Amino acid sequence: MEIWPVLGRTLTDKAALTAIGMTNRDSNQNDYFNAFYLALRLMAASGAQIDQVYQILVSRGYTLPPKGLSLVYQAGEPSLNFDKDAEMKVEINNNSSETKSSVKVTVSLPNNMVYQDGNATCPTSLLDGKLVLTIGDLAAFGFKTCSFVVRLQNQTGNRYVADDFEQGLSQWVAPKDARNFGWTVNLMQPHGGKASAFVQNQGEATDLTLTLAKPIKLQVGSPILSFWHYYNTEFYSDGGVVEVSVDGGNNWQDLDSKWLTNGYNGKITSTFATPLTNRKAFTGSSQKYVNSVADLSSYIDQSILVRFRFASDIVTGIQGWHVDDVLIADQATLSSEVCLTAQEGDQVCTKSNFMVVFSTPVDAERPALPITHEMEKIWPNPFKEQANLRFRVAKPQKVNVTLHDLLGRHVGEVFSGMVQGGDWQSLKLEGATLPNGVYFCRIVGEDFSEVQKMVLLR
Ligand SMILES: [Ca+2]
Ligand SMILES: [Ca+2]
Repeated sequence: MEIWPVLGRTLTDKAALTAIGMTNRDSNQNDYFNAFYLALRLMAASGAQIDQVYQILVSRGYTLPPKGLSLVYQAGEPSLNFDKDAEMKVEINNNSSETKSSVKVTVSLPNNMVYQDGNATCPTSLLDGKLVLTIGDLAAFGFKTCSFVVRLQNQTGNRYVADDFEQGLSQWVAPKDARNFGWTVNLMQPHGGKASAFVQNQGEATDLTLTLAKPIKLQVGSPILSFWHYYNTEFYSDGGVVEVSVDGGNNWQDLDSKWLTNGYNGKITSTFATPLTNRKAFTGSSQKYVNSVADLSSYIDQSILVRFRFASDIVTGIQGWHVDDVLIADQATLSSEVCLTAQEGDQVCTKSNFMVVFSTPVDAERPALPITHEMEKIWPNPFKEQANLRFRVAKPQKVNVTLHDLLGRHVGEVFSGMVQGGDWQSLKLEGATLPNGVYFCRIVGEDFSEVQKMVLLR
């Protein structure tokens, strides 16, 4: 039997079914089920005969989610911290052509997830220590969501390292190489507070590490490494890895097999060899700060060092790698079950596990490090016709950017004018009319000045 005649025959249906076909091969059943239910809703809305759709898909070997009621239970945020509130979300789908009435969801919360009254998006009540969410009636192929807030109460456990970098790199060793490249404190793009650890993606070969200054001895428990990071590097060529040493820094093991969330996203395969060639790494752009978590339980009873290592090939630099809110501590897994019922006799339950870690303390009283401006390395460098420069200043002020030759002679003005505080300024350095050679780009503000060397090579 051909499937298209029983569907709505719209492009939406076809797109949805294609998505189902793809998601069906995916290991994430939740994603697949959600895509399927969404497709059903679209198809039902355009007049498809859903029972026949089920028959056909089953005959074609698809694993189909159940008809009737289904639910998804998850946290609103990807990372959960003790001593903080967390939003929990329940989504209920009616995957049938009948209305379901008086739908209710009962949530069993563990002791250290305490319901906080007043924030739920549906009527709630507490009954025998369980939270009851009143969903009401659900139309055929309808869905509703309800979110509520819990406080994640502290538990006992070890906290070995908690660094938000607001005090600089005092807990770390960050050697500079011969060209003075290395990890620094950066005050322009933190995850929290005012500072993060940062290594710039140079347009030349580098291998730069940020290593815990002192080994830590992991006790029996469930230790994890958690950190927030933002990377923007030359994809496949430049990137970062995280490594562990159990012998004081002589040998290093990659954490590759230990990631629990947001592990490496690519492999370094530059035309030019780098110290990370053929290794998985964080490379390209993360687009935003993401939380990566690695399981350290295989290192219990050992003294470990942890390092962030960034390497680049000989050409093309981009922004670099920001790391913030590094935490090495025991995590806890909290289990919570939800069951939903309807007057028609439906009953569906699902249990979700939530990983919770200590949060990194942020002390607002600590003074910020002094900062006037930040300037990225010019790239590409050497350049052919045009190079890029990005900078920003803390306070609004007049800024002049000029080009000079090897003898210091003024050869061009790139920019002159008022600049707002905080925002990145992007400039193009034009080399089309200049002879090959070494140039200096000079940027002068009211409270700072900086010079960068650049090479024009056609
Ligand atoms: Ca910070
Ligand atoms: Ca590169």
